Amino acid sequence: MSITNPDTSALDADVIVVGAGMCGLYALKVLRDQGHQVLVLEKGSGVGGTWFWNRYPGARCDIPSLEYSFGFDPELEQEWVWTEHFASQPEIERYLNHIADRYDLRRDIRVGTGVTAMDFDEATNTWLVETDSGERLRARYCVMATGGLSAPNRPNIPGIDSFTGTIVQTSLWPADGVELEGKRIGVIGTGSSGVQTIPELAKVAAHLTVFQRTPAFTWPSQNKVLTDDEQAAIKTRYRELRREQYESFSGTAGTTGAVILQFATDDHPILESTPEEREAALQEKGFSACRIWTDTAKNLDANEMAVELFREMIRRTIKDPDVAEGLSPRGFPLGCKRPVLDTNYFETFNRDNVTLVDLRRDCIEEITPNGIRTTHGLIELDVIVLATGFDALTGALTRIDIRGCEGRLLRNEWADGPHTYLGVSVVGYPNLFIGVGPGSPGVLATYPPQIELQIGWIADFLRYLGEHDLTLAEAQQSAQDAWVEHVNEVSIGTMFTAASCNSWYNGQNIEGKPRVFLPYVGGLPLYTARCHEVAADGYAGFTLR
Ligand code: N01
Repeated sequence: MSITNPDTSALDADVIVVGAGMCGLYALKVLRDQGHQVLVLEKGSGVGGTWFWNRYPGARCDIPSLEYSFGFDPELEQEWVWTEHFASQPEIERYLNHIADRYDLRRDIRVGTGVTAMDFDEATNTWLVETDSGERLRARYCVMATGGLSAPNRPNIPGIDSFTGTIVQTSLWPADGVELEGKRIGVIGTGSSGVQTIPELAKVAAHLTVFQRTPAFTWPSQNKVLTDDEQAAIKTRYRELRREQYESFSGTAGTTGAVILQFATDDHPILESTPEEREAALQEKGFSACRIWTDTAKNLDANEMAVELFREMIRRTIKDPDVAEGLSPRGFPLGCKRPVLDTNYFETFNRDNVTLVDLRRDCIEEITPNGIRTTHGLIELDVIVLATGFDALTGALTRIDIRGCEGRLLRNEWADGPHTYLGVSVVGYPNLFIGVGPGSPGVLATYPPQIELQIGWIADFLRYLGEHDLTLAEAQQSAQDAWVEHVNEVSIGTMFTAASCNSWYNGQNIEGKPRVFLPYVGGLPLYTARCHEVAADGYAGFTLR
């Protein structure tokens, strides 16, 4: 895109925010309150981001609803009623629409407007943002609220476009639904999305075939309806709960006991346990028996012993031993992939109308007009559901042509992995801020509290720039290099970076993506403290002009 209009007298906004999911809505609210003229551009036809797009049957959050919500307004906290411990997609979408209405946000949001390109104009220190309708908009600052899990991964399977039935991606599920009743349905993928939708699809399908490349580590969510008393008990101590969230490693206060991202902390090594102790753990904890030991987070032998308890639970749950073996994770450690919470996932494979195709023994050769052909033959299908995940953390940014100083292109500069300062800023891209981006805790911490901390920090930064008559902020190379090194350093020795671990956390779900652990695993408190130190030090590590 060439810059045709360097006239800054007519800025379209002080700040353009890209995306109207949780992060974009909060950015609009807080920046507008601060007096900025803000314009939000959103590709979807409504607000909600992840919770707008992922409408597949069974879509549900795996963080307790009372925690997976904003804490910036105590009145909002008190008035909103969550009906379940783990909220469903429609309920979260309603909540985000309520926020858009309650704070009169819609007047500054343009829905149905995708951003295709962004150019930094060095003559005026402004960004020119091009939309999919060809319109060009200019702003001093941009906040990328494009989401970590928002660039769908459509698998490159031969013949995929030849299928004559319905083919649908979980993350692009049509708002008016998909005809599923009595159909022969195939699902490809058994990550969080697949695991959530499989039990729901099985209930309505004539037959459901699950094409599984890697078995999931998944635990029963024990979701339940929230009673008025349970809700009131939390609402009376909401300030304390929020403080616990901000101060916890992953932004969770553990109101359900389901703190799924952490291992046990009591001194309880599985390597020193007896068979009787392990059996007692299975009897008492079921699938969670593998998560109570202290040595599994860093020791691969201990981890494998714990995984064996998980496999044993699968054997005890699944009637057919072959299917049980097919569903059993092997060859990669517990804790390397994002854990999943489910509702009757394993039990679903005991149904007569469900078949597992274990792609470790049987490969997908092609998709034909009538179904999916594997090495063992053609499986005829009416509907194919792609639960194949995302080009995580970087995809939403690299799919936009973002050009910084001297025409540099972000996609090219991140070809060997993302380089950021604090996950929010990139050398050569002044005045561009990333919400919950790579190099920040991002997907490892509960989004709403993390967004409040991070977008709040960005808003403070913009206020500081205004108060000091500054119009440019750019990360410095040395600060960025040190941060990237720190992000890498803290990931070493965790299961996330085990050699046998391929996941979207390290880009290995996408062909050609470099193997780099993308989020910051130092925890939310350490991250926040570092951001505050930088601010207190006059935004150390940034060049300000
Ligand atoms: O995506 P995934 P997801 N042929 O990448 C398989 C969040 N989330 O949408 O593991 C065959 O985890 C792939 O196999 P493999 C949450 O953070 C949260 O399910 O690469 N299979 C894998 O099984 C989550 O972690 C919620 O070998 C192919 C699956 O597709 C993240 O989003 C709900 C394939 C993709 O799993 C992503 O979850 C939903 C191919 N060509 C999502 N390509 C909750 O809050 C990919 N696969 C609960």
